[in-house]
Amino acid sequence: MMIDKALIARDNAARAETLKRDYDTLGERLDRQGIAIDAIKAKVAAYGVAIPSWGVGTGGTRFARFPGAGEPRHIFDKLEDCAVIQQLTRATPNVSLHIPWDKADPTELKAKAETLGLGFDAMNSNTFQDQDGQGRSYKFGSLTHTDAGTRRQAIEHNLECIEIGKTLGSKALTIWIGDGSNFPGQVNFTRQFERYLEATKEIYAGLPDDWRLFTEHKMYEPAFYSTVVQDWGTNYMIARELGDKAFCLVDLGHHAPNVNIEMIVSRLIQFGKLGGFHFNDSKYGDDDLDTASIDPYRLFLVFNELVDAEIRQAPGFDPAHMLDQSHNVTDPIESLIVSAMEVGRAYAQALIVDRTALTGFQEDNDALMATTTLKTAFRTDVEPILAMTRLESGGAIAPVASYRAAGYRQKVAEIRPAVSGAGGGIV
Ligand SMILES: [Mn+2]
Repeated sequence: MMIDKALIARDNAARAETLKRDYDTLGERLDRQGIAIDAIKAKVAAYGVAIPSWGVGTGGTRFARFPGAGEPRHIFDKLEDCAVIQQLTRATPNVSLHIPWDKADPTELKAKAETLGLGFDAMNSNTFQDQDGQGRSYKFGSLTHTDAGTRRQAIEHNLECIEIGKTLGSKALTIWIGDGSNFPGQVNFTRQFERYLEATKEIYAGLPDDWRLFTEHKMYEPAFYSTVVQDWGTNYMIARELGDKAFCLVDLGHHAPNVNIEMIVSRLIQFGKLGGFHFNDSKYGDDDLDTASIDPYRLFLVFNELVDAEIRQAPGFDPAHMLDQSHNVTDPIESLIVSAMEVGRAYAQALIVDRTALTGFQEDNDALMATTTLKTAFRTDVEPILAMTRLESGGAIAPVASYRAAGYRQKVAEIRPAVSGAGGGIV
């Protein structure tokens, strides 16, 4: 059910000549700035962002979910959709699974992924909702629950995620919990956080040596008065308490409005605790909108910090990159294609920042020229670099156009029955 290679080749052939001219023109321009376009292209080609398995299904809000046609029925369908995104963009080689939503025989999962040319990124546990047949409820918390048996159940679930991940070849576990409180006085903040650390230490102890543990902070929701892991400060404390394999995961939508996320990223890098990202965008809260759909400059500024760390080879710097979005009104495959390209664009733009000039302006306290240096890179249309990377690696010059021309969604809609009903997808 993948996209016909001949169709991609035909689409590319119609666009290749224009692309070549645009690429050469951009190459000349960058050359005048002392930047070799091929070197940038090589870095972009080596870059990848993981797709969350839940991202290929249509999301929803607290009010409703409007299913789309041909939605994946199970994890094997989801993997096929992920493979389409990878085939067209060549920028999404790995999938991040969510347990128990994606629970299946791990050996079968691995075989299917290999057939599709996909690998597995971080495993994601779920103790923010109750599953059928589950012994104890997470209504009042999971890893921080006042009841030891409930905490035990949540710990065991995370350990199971590690076990599944070992078979799949994953190297990380991401924990996000919804634990918190809805009323002042409902919980004792200190005791609750003590229970969190105690439980998480047990999970950490179950990590293989070559694995990493990512804890994800989020300011609020589903708890609306207090959240246990509410911000990067608490997250940093957790990573410090747990040990060298513990890192902080930054979901762009999990902060208060107007928080300087790029500065948080810089701080976590400086102290060796940046684990990775969940990329998305937001206007008001944890909106899970498509990456760079609202504020592409912010994404660029985050990547500016990442490239700065990459160039100075910051110790232990190896963040995992993943998309985490909820697609309510678009075809999820199209949204993920565009978002993967947006992340690559921000990376390419950050790579062409004149860092020697920037450092000079910073040393001279020339605020205007320093910020102009960043803007110059951000304003550069690097699309020819991204498109050439895709063309040379067997992807599509215009992925969404090729995807639509292939009629993939209509084809899968014929074999995947329409689904109804609810189902989450906002993590
Ligand atoms: Mn997330």
